[in-house]
Amino acid sequence: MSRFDTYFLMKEADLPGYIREKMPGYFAADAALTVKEIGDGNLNYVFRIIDEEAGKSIIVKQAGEALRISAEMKVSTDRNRIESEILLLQDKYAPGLVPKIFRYDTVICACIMEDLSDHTLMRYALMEHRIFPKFAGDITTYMAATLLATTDAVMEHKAKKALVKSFINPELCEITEDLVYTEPYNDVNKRNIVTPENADFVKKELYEDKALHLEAAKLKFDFMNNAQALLHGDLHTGSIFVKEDSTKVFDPEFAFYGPMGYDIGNIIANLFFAWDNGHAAGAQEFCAWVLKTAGEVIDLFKKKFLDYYKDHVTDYMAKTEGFVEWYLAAILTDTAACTGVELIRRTVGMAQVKDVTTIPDRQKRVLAERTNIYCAKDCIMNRTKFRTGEDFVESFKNAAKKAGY
Ligand code: SR1
Ligand code: MG
Repeated sequence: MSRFDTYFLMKEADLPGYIREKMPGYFAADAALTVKEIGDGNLNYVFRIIDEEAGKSIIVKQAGEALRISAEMKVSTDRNRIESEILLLQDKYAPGLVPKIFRYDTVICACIMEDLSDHTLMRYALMEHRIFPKFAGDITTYMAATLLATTDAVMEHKAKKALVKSFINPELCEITEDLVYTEPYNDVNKRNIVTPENADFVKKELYEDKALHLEAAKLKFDFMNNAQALLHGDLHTGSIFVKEDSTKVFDPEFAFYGPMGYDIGNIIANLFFAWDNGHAAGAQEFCAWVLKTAGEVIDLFKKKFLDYYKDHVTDYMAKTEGFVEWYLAAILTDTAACTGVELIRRTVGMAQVKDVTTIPDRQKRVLAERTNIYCAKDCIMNRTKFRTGEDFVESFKNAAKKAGY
């Protein structure tokens, strides 16, 4: 019997004993271990365990029963299994682009993984207006491979259905259904956070726009019913570690089978948040790189998608002439729509992004928020017209102009 045979929420002091039991031999028996809780997300606890003398470290990520962002929100700790299993799978499809999982523990609901402390959380790096020239290439390799490999076009259909079952993630999906696809349009749960200077703007542009509500409703049902590919499910810049020559996608606890455009659109919207921040600071070179990167993400994804499809498609009917063009066009439509819903929910919903909330000049923040909302509405309402990287970049530039930002 070990004290780790029953679930409890670990504290820093528990980690040396835990790691010695679960990863025997990883650290020397006489190593002096230091532990720091470094979790920065809304949900989990992340511990870094270090042997300074040997220059070795490791990460343990544990799911709590209540979320960090709100003690009232309780979500199944099974999310830790989902996260571990998808990372193991994605390491096969996109080697080198996700952290290594050493093992996971379904009792303590924790996974033990590679320490990426030589990388920086991408959101924070972008808030320092740092440029990552390899990012568009890496993230499109990751998305084309992990998404397409898990579709019915490529994967044997019974194997795909087994994955759909294994990655049923109802509680985490419910968070997205509420925070992304419902509350931003009506504040039905009274937890939206609206910048007071934008209260009238939000009322008119979001809460009173009936045509927008109808499109958001359709998109919500697509999110819930289009089991197209195994998604990361929360692919924002806080779920990515970067350094000059490396990109690592982590934190896929929202993974489930949904529309591919949800992941791609999250990347685009979060690049636009980085632009909001850079523009407020007058970081012109950075802003130009951000928009170029957003365009490249779309265009490179399309190219890699078509290449991967040609090499890996297995379904007989999916080889029909014209099918892949139809399939990709639908993904781009979804991508535009999902860019829009992410832009809106991070601007008025309960889970916002520091890129925008930390803009020190109040007026600039107000205009950045309006830019996001104008661009979002274009992306949602005119989603079938978005076909190239340029279409996304132009929409955002036009929105900034319209907002006077
Ligand atoms: C209640 S969790 C709030 C947000 O944090 C996660 O990273 C997801 O984006 C979720 O919507
Ligand atoms: Mg997260």
